[in-house]
Amino acid sequence: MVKGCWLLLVGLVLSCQIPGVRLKLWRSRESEPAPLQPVPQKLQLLLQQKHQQQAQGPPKGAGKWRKKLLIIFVVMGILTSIWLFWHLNQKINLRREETLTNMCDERARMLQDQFNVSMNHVHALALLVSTFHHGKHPSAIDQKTFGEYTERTAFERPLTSGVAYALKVLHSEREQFEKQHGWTIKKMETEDQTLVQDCLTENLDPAPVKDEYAPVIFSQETVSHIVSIDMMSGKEDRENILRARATGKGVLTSPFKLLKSNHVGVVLTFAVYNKDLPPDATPELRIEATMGYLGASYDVPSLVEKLLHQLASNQTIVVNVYDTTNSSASISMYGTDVTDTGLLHVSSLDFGDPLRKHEMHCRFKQKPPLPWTAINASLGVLVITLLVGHIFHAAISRIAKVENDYREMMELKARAEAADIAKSQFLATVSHEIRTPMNGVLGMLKMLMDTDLDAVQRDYAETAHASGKDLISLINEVLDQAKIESGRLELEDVPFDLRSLLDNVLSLSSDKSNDKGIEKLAVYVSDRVPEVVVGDPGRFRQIIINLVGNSIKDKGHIFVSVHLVDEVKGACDVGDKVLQQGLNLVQDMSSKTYNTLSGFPVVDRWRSWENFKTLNSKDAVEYPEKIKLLVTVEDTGVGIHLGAQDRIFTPFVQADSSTSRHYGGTGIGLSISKHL
Ligand code: WA2
Repeated sequence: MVKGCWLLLVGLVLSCQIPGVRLKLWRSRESEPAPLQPVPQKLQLLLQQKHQQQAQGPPKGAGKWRKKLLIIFVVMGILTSIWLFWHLNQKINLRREETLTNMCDERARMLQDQFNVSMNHVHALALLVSTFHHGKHPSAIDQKTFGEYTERTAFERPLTSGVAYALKVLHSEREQFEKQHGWTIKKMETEDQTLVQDCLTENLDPAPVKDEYAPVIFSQETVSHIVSIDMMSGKEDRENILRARATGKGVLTSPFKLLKSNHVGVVLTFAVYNKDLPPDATPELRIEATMGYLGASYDVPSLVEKLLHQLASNQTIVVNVYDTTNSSASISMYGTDVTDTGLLHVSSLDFGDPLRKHEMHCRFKQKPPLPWTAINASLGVLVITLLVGHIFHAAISRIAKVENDYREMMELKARAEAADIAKSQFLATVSHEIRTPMNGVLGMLKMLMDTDLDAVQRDYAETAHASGKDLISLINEVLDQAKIESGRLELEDVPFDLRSLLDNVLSLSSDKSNDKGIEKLAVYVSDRVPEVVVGDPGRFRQIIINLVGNSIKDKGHIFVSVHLVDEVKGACDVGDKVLQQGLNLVQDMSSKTYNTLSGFPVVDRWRSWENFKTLNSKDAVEYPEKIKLLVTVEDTGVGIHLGAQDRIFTPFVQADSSTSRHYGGTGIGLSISKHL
């Protein structure tokens, strides 16, 4: 279940990651043009050129290091994941090994302890025989006594399958011995085990002539089949006997197939001496003093089996016991041969015979389960790494795209601006070039009008002249607009009389306004405005003409007033009567009769001045010789609603498209005024 989930998750992440990478490669190669708003043809051409450049070589930006960092991060994550897996797995294996070590050592110690206890008892038995068989006359032990006693004390010798006592008989004593016991010394039959299986000692051959013999005279019930057999005729037994009597210690055979047993076993032998020998007695002295041999046979397989069964969890491990005396050819004493190369622990066994070496090999029965903890943890790290990497990859691609787009946009912007300036310059040049021939036309028309013309001809000439003048002023406006847009407009700095200039403008406009039904056309200049000011009179005049021209629409009045900004700012104690009157308008509103020039309603001046930034600027402190004038043009038209107020200062647009037809004009004048 968990496994499935993990696989699913990993699969998901991989399937997300790989298409992401592919997609990215695709994009950067194809460089498909992004969907664009319709742009002028020239710009589109520029765009195409740009894309072609891009296709030739994608811009290599600062995004490289980000990608490198991401790769480093992902690689580090993968390495961490691998390391984590290795580390956790190592830990698990270590714990497993420790468990095996503990279990194996425990078993080895138990086996060894029981063997040593058993060995001590066999030793005691040897002393018993020495005391009660050889130490007494007549002997206090016969086969019956030995058999009974050893059977009843068998519990004291764990792991033994039986004990027996063989007498040392020299060839010279053989005849007398055989006569005394009523049987002949038999030869141990080792070649043909089947015969031994259902053996009856009577069927065995008599032992061939030798220097000496070791016929078994007493035996425990369990090994009664070896009574009368010469133990010197068996290879292992003989070696054991010789070593036992020479050393005086308990000695062990290497594992071999015991008589009447299907298993391998070992034989432990103690020599029985006729007197107490000192520990440093020479082998010759010992051989001399030897009376017989007490041996115990250990059926190792069934005994180890018994021992292991006493332990819980004996299902977990497989135990093998080996005799490793000959390190190049160790002999298996217990356990089936396994060639499993899994975890192995070897505990050495000390069975009390320094000449023999034994080992217990332990292995786990089952193969180690998959290390899920390690897999989960490392996969977790891997998945997190890949997910975070994926997110970063997406983010990096996004940033790269945005940066690219930004660069593209900047370039386009620069090109567009350049194109715009080029357009304005073109316009300025063209309008300037048109003015020269137009002036020629106008001059010639003027001269034509000075000649003798009849009424109809004069009318035609005057109309042509007026149209020409209109055209000149339109061209001038276009030229101004172009100059403004290309940033080449320059203002003059000349002294001029503001009052006479305004008088002149107003009187020029009066004819036009009278036609439209304007009753009053007035200008007021505050006393505090100086007689002569320095600035650009032409441009000032242009602005006033445009604003007044825009005001000539309906009945009512047009009122142009000029004040110092300082006057307006100190509105509380206004000295100027006209200004005060204008500011007090609000209070008189309730009486329905408007206290204005024509009696028609006008806007609240104070409210419209409030938003003027220039009123609050601190230029006055820095340039004390500078004055700021506030020129107000007040009219009594239908008004322009708030949303359209900005639009009337945009070239070729008026408050609503119908106004153009209604009142004439292009709106370019107001736009120029605003810029000025
Ligand atoms: N005891 C039991 N079974 C055997 C065997 C043995 N030896 N040898 C072969 N199969 C009486 O060392 C003296 C016992 C030998 C002792």
